[in-house]
Amino acid sequence: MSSLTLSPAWNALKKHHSDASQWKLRELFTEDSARADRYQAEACGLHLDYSKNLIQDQTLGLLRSLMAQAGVEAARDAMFRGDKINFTEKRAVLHTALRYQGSDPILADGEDVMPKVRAVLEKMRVFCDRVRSGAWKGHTGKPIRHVVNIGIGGSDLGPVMITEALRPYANDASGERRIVVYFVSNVDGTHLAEILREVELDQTLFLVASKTFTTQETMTNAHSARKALLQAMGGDASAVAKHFAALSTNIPAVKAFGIDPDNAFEFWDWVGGRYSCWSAIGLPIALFIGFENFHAFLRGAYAMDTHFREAPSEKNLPMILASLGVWYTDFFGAETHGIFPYDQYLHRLAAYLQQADMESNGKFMTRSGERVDYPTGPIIWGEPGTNGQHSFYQLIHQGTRLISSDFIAPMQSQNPMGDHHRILMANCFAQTEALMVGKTLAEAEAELRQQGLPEAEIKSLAPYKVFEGSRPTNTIVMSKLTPETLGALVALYEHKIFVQGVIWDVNSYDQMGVELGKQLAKALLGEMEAGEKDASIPLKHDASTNALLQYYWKNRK
Ligand code: G6Q
Repeated sequence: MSSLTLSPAWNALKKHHSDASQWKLRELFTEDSARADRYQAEACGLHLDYSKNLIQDQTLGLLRSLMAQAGVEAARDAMFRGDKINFTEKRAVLHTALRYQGSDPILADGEDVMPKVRAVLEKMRVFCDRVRSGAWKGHTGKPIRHVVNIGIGGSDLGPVMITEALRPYANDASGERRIVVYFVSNVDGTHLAEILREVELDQTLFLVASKTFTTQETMTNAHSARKALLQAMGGDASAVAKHFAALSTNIPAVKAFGIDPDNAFEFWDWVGGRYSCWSAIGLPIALFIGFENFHAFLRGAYAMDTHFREAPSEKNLPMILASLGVWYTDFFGAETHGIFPYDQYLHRLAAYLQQADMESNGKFMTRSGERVDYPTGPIIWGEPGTNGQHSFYQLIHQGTRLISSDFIAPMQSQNPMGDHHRILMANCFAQTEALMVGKTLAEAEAELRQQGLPEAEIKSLAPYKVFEGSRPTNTIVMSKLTPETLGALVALYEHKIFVQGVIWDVNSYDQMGVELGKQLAKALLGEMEAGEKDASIPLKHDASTNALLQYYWKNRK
């Protein structure tokens, strides 16, 4: 047994769960009408209603004991202090330094990182202003209109999600959107080819976004993009300096690629890929929405950092969300957690959080080197509402699995249009209510009776119309989705993931599973190439992989 499952707080929760598993959420609301007032918290422009969860005061007390026992506050302080909490990679975890607005030094390896953080931000500001104002000219003297970010994983998902979320902020004072951003991530040539069809190369800036500057997909796409540019520029290599910039920790590799070091925006190994949208990796965001808006996004995250460090656990948004997640994952056996933003601009939020959460807490080894004997990170998934309602919500309402979820909604639309926003919000609130309340057999029968159905049919049909309810949800609302509130929202989830990692005793900051993928494909690539030239090479794999290789060789043309 692990020390976590042997611990007093865990066992108290286990015992408490045998009661909690009998609770009906609608009864909890009837018995205690004040729970909606009690189970809410607010910070940084975000309001969290967590009353529609399978909790009572005792549950929250026990979850707080679990966090105290796990040493969440000490671990949090160690992260902010720059301790090497990513112990497998011997690195500090300091994405919070990238958005720090105070004046204290922040040390990594004994060095204050803030001067270099601020220097890169200033370089980004100057570059953004030049590109957005049209002062930066391409090789043929034309200003930049298209920005193509080439990156994958952490060097793609954040910028994609955030530029989509903040599209209303991309217009300049005259209401014109000068810069259009595109993202190429997949090594499938189709991704780059389709974007090359959209852009005019003499007005295009490619950003090669790669922490390591060795990732196969990104380097393959970057080399192909450079080839396309040079072809369009009559082979003049000096065009690269006007049309390529790099976002990386590996400046020697950037130079070796041929990118002018003046166009290199650096970050550091204490920034994890999936936590890097606040760093130079955020350059496509800043180019799209302007540096001032990007800075507001950083400030929103800093406000959440301060809240996370200072708010007591009963009011601390990341701690509340994290402990509720542990409650469902480890005691109710929930395997997934849904993310349902009722805002079309947040349509990539679930994909972004999928990486942030699953790559961080999808781990089975504890920090002390044992295998866990409890479930860790859940499967994260979701789509924006109301679209999801017309597909998978069926399973949440009437399926056999318990699914917890977050509903996220701004009260103001960025595009007021007739009744649209009222309808959107009505759907959001109606869903969380229905998931909580459910519908009993008696209620289903009464409804059918009102419709005038014969009694025999009512009896046979009603069971299919029963909703058990008690499906737990959090509702996170804000007045408007702005750079600040989005920054706070992203930081909220980062810290939620951190707290869960501490409770589960895993290293949330390495990613051996992702690195495995990087090694595997490289090894097979050489063999595939050799086999194309010589069909008689000996096959070294299992029978299934060998057969797939043969199928590829036979059908590739
Ligand atoms: C993120 C992961 C991973 C990484 C990509 C791209 O935390 O480590 O998604 O961001 O593999 O890596 P590079 O930025 O080094 O190209």
